[in-house]
Amino acid sequence: MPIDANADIEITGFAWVPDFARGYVRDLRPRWACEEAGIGYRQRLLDFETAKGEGYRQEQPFGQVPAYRDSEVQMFESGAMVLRIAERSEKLMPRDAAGRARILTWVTAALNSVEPFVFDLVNIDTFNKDAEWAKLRRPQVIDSLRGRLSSLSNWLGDKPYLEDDFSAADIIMATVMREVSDDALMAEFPNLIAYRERCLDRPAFKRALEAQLSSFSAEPAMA
Ligand SMILES: N[C@@H](CCC(=O)N[C@@H](CS)C(=O)NCC(=O)O)C(=O)O
Repeated sequence: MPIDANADIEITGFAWVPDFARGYVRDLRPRWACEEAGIGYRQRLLDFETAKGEGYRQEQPFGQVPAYRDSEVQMFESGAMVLRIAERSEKLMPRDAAGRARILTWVTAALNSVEPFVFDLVNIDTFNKDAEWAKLRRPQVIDSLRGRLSSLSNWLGDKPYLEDDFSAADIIMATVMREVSDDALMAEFPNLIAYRERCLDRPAFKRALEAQLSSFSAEPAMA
């Protein structure tokens, strides 16, 4: 499993991305959720031109990947997809309302209260490393991110996962943690490093990563 040409679930990805992005494209999240749940999915790989075209924007208004469909719904946003997949598997989300609410809360927190701070640093370290404004801004960005990581670290304490068991929320939070581009900052929070490793050490994550990496062509499609 789970890549299966006849599967109900379809997830889009890019046919090619530059080396630095390989393994970090967000279709990794629903792929990982499917792997954890043991649910098959089809992959539909797009070139950039197709992704930015009007047809695909009916599926993903921002011209990004991933987009998702199954026999009942069509969606975009990787967090929403992971929750949709989690509805099919108790391995990713409890069935009771209180438990589900906690997972929804943590998925939203990862995407809304943590990821923007991580992305501010990625934007500097990956996309604007040599820009003068980036050098000036970086210390503030580090401080703000430190605040978020500190709060997360306090919540986590010595718990293995955000809630009682591994869940959809850990898929999203671990993929956010994976993008923290300052090792020295992460080193201030040993429990977050251990949490990230614990999540990324899961066989399902490794299979999802391998599936994404092996989906890329060596060269971009010719225009
Ligand atoms: N919030 C969206 C973000 C999706 C996203 O950033 N996709 C990137 C790849 S990781 C993309 O398609 N980038 C190309 C672009 O924005 O033009 C989600 O989580 O699904």
